Amino acid sequence: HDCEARLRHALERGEFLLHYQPKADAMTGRVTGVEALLRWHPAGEAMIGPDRFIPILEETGLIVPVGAWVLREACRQMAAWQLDGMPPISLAVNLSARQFRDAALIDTIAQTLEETGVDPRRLEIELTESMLIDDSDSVQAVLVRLGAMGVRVAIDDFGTGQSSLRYLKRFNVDTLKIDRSFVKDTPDDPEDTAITAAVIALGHGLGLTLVAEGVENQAQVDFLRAKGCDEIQGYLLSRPLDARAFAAWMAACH
Ligand code: G
Ligand code: G
Ligand code: MN
Ligand code: NA
Repeated sequence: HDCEARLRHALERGEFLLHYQPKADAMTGRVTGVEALLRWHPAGEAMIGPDRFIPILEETGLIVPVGAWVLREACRQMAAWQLDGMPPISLAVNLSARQFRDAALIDTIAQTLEETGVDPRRLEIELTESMLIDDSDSVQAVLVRLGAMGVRVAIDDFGTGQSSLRYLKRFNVDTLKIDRSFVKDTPDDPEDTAITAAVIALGHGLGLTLVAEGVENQAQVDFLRAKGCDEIQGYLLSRPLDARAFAAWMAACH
């Protein structure tokens, strides 16, 4: 339909942009990294969030070139920030299942890192559980190659997918991001509080880094700290900001 036709030209027209949302060490508040989040700004219209157009990019396969652009743009921006003297932080990029199955993925990542000079150990790829549930050798091969490059792997929205704990044992994952639907009503809701505490304990038992998403208030922070959660992300720290606003926020607060 119309939206699809316009998305086909959005890359060449320069209508995509990235917003950046930081995460911080739960104990010290120090910013540890930033997550790149895709936005579409069609000429003469309001900016559109990913929930409304990423499904179309996935259906059409456009997510592969657009995803490659996201990776390159985010790495280019990181390199520019480093030159400007921003303290070194990590960069998280979200990947779709379609990209993850693309045979060229590893080459695209390796080439982008080389071109931009970003340290592979500062790049974190965010995957969702559904991408790992098919526990095939090809999934394993991609994760092994990412690991060999030094690129980190995070499981996004942990606990909301078709969860199987088996993949945590089989695959080398570095980080679990606890979905904000669980974090939201901690520490008041007993079920969400129990789930969040158990996921932190589970992840730590496996030697993983735990990130709580959607942290909006101090009561949540106090609870997460008490449970030993490593990092927090959410509106309390900052909303996603455009590149310029994020750099200003970093300079002012950190
Ligand atoms: O801000 P927010 O509305 O930015 O993001 C909504 C959803 O879109 C999140 O689940 C996020 O993981 C996903 N998303 C944001 N940017 C990208 C991207 O560049 N690629 C993919 N595949 N998903 C993204
Ligand atoms: O699935 P992913 O985690 O990549 O999605 C990020 C999405 O979560 C973005 O749409 C972002 O705007 C949203 N988000 C980030 N922090 C918060 C928060 O503290 N509260 C709420 N309600 N949404 C958040
Ligand atoms: Mn994410
Ligand atoms: Na998430």
